Amino acid sequence: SLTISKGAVEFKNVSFHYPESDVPVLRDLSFSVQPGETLAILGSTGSGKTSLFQLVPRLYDVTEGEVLVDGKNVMNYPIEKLRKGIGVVPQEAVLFTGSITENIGWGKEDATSDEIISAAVDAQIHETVEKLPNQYDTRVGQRGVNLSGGQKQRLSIARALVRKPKILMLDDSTSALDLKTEGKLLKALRTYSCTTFIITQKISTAMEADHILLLDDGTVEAWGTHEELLNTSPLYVKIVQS
Ligand code: TTP
Ligand code: MG
Repeated sequence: SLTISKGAVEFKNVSFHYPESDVPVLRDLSFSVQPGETLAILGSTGSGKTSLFQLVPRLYDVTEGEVLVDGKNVMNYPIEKLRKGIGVVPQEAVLFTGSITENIGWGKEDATSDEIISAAVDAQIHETVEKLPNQYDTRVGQRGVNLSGGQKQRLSIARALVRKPKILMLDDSTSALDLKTEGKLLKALRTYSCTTFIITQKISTAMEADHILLLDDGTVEAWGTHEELLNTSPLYVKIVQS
């Protein structure tokens, strides 16, 4: 039956408001990303970045327009098959009370220990885990060891990677990482060849992407590469200079 095979994503005239309100949060968004490409999403707080993310794995459904994955409307996929192919790393990393292994393998209970470690290496958290009192058996969450914001983010990224998603969505998930660690992470992500959406505040991250989408108050303010946006978007230039 229908599963994500390549990871192409297209938004066609997408508008969205939350069920409890009639204020539009996204208005008439159209863009497309080819399999394996990286899209960086920029925009000020409240511009709609997280809302846009939620429409791909159908945490919410569009109000108008269509979201297509591999050319097919997301509404036509069995929801569990759709979500299986998409790794979403939320803005606030969520850890469960349990071991590091359980936290990385959550949602993929058949993951082998090699797969867990390999995801941790790529997410740049393996070295930290090795230094914990019981390494991968160390308990985190309530009454477990305390982890920093950046360490939680990387565990949360490892959890997405272990599922080998066709589409990976990072919601500001590298905000607490230093530039060197982030650079290594982005390099490791390329080996997954998945389509990657990355919400970021950092121009250095956006510059690496195949496309940049600049959201402003729920609409596409600009779309293109770093070079193109420098020439076409006064708002982008302002962000670069700030
Ligand atoms: P977001 O999509 O959360 O905006 P953002 O992700 O760009 O902001 P930030 O950089 O701070 O993470 O919000 C857009 C609008 O949607 C905003 O008015 C808040 C509203 N909103 C809801 O009403 N319910 C929700 O669950 C979310 C996530 C947002
Ligand atoms: Mg957000």
